[in-house]
Amino acid sequence: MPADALPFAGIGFRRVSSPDRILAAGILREEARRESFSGVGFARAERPAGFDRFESWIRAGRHAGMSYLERTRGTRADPGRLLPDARSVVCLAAPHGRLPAVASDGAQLARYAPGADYHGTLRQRATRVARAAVRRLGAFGYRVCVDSTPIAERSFAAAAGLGWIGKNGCLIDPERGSYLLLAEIVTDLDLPPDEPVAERCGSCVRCLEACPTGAFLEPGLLDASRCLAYWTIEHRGPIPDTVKETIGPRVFGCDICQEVCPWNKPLPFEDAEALRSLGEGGAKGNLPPTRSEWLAMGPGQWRRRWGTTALNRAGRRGLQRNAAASAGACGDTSCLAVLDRTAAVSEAGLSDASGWAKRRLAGARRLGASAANSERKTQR
Ligand code: B12
Ligand code: SF4
Ligand code: SF4
Repeated sequence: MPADALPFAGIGFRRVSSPDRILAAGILREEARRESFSGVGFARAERPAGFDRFESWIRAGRHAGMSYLERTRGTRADPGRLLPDARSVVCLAAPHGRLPAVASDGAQLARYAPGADYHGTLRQRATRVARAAVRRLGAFGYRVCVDSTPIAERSFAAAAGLGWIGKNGCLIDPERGSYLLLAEIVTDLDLPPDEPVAERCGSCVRCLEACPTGAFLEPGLLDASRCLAYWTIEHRGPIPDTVKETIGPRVFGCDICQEVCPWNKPLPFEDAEALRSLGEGGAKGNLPPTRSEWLAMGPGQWRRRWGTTALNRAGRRGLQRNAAASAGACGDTSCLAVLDRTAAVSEAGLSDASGWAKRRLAGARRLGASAANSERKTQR
């Protein structure tokens, strides 16, 4: 049976011979470049440096409602639980769109979000890398991981020399910055590990100061219960009022702690070309919906345009909840009519945010009207 026709998706054949590790490394690098990964490096399949930070983060309850992180803590630093006899982790990085995804009313999506969902596209690209390597090297065991697989992606990527972990917690490639998405191929091949890259934040603290919610407890470590990316992507149900007040124009994810980072310069030409050829250059000329358009969006339109993007993680009702909160926070009175409708839906997060926004907007209108009245009186 050819290696391409494997019975289990993502899990390759057991290795039958031990190819030369330098040759194997060269072939994997070549195939990763062919699939337009901008970074490829190798780490040992063992607990990566810095993982104790994850343990103490969970112990301190900084993971908010993401109980899956706690449940899978044992696996995240132990690739042997994902693939028996794992010896190496091939770490891959791919740049995502860099153009701000901002609607005409200012509503924003995280830059990575408008393109095709990376969970699928990166998995396909990484799987093609592994399959091509199997064809050239002979059968070996592998498992492809992207995001939702319980593996500490940033820590392994740092161990594999793809960049350093910045004070904003993100992996930063010295040439490309942090607008990257990560994937891994855990394998039973014995690959020569790469050297980690030295930390280059220096005395800069821009990201720590720019975070609108003060989410960083210390450099590199955040309190997820204060992070807008957590509330707008991961959280289900009503968003607390104190958080709604800070949401600003962000309807999905947040890039602020990366936007201010001096390492996020324009992409090298060849990467920008590769992004364009993959159809992931960003939202230029194709503005995302405004808050009122999100709020009015029906299931058909959602499925056609957004159902195949990473926004699917929050779902249509989740995006509408965020848009309602953003309307209230930004004083967007153009949403008042549609908020009347969304306040009545049976989804708790959406009805709560819509009711909150309506009250705020009505209050703002009253204040505006009485200010205008007293101005008229003074002029008389
Ligand atoms: C849960 C999660 C979140 C949570 C929590 C984020 C967090 N900082 O912990 C929320 C929902 C808030 C979130 C937000 C975002 N996320 Co997220 N998220 C994840 C996920 C699924 C797990 C991360 C995790 O375990 N967090 C717990 C912390 C404690 O662990 P950690 O982030 O791995 O951090 C480790 C390292 O930082 C290391 N470390 C820290 N300092 C140092 C120093 C040294 C010297 C060393 C060696 C190690 C080290 O120790 C930590 C423990 O191992 C990963 C995918 C994955 N499987 O890993 C994606 C991932 C981390 N997210 C990603 C992205 C893109 C984002 C956002 C940018 C999305 C957005 N635009 O809104 C934001 C960025 C927010 C931020 N500043 O971190 C990318 C990161 C890409 C990159 N360049 O780093 C990942 C890898 C997904 C992917 N496949 O590409 N995310
Ligand atoms: S993603 Fe936004 S809210 Fe979260 S830590 Fe960064 S700046 Fe703060
Ligand atoms: S903004 Fe400054 S401190 Fe923060 S990650 Fe970038 S270089 Fe490091």
